[in-house]
Amino acid sequence: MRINILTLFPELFGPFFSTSIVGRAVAAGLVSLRCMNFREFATDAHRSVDDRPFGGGPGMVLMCPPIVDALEDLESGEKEEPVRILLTPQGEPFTQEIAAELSSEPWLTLICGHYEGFDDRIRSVKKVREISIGDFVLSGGEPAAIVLVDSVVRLLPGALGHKESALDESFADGTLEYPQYTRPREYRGLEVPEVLLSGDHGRIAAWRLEQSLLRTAQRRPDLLDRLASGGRERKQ
Ligand code: 9D3
Repeated sequence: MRINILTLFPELFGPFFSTSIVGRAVAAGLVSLRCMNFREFATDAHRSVDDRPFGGGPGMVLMCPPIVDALEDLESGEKEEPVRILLTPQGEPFTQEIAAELSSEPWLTLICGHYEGFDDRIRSVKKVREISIGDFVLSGGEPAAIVLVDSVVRLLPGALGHKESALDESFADGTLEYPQYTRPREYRGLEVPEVLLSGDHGRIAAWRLEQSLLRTAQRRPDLLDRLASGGRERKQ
């Protein structure tokens, strides 16, 4: 898989691309991650990428030409188009289901804004899928791009070790994880639940399932609703 990222701050991505599961996937050749600074495609002497909004108002708006030119430079001479993703607060809320969908694409291009919005015509000139990572305000699209890349890359075949992928199956089933414990057996007067020390794998599995459902009911009842409706969001 190939992922290109258009950003004004490519330096934000370096350590993330070379660390942990994403770094290992890059090293193993499962994914190629490349940043491109669309300021390189600015056309004026000041290398502007944004300007004041027509009609007035606060803030600045990212201009179309540098972004569109960067996309066309990236895509020139290629047979297929990438799935282009515009990271914006107005986008479709990101989910594990979308991550899974994107993980089977050969090529993604992520477009990050910063502080400001995009000239709306970017949406008419280029086919883009607009994605938000949640209802909170970021300073720019870069942290959202990192979140998206992380969740997609770990789904690529071979990105996780055997142990991790086995763990993942129980985690992606729509319930929260059960409580876990490790050494020491007693910490500041707190004991590990007796059942986990019993060696009785049947009892342990039953306890974990119960804890998982209990926790989900207490903290995320919305997830149980989704389970009850067949693991998918009910359509109105
Ligand atoms: C004045 C209205 N603001 C929209 C809520 C303007 C605005 C704030 C922050 C425009 C862009 C941004 C920067 N945010 C992102 O680029 C962004 C984002 C986010 O803020 N929250 C969740 N997901 C995303 S994806 C990109």
